[in-house]
Amino acid sequence: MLKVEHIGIAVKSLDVSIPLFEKLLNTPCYKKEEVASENVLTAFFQQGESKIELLEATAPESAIAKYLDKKGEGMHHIAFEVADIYAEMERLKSEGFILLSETPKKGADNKLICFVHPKNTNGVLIEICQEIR
Ligand code: CMX
Repeated sequence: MLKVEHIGIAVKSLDVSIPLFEKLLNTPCYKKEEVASENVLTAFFQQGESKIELLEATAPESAIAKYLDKKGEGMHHIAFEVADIYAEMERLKSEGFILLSETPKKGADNKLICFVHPKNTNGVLIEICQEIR
């Protein structure tokens, strides 16, 4: 894996959390984007080579809504950039990790993404992602 591409943080309200993170990081949010297939609204901040992604649920069945109900606001996932997401998915599967989709999905910020179930990763939800070129 190449680098930590972003850290995802589940929040109740982007309207509240965007100004908070702008103050905290001393940098403006550069993009807000809805990912309808994931039922989330996202907001991104660049921090050097990595990003912070704030995630707000747009529907009760959203993974973010479930997470907020169960655990409250906080760190939701770590995303690693990979050079070849198909090869990396095969490698992770062969190592016994449980992938949450059979094929990469289209995520926010022009990425192909795939999640790894937190049960096999010490309780941390891992995303791998690759820029769509
Ligand atoms: N980090 C760590 N653990 C998590 C978690 C997270 N983000 N979300 C859920 N869990 C835990 C649950 O608390 C539960 O733990 P226990 O068994 O100890 O109670 C366990 O994982 C399994 O939970 P579950 O009830 O079987 O399943 P959920 O319905 O909560 O779904 C998960 C969990 C990870 C499979 C689901 O959230 C998923 O498919 N996530 C991938 C997609 C996603 O997160 N999309 C939103 C972000 C999209 C984006 O970044 O664009």
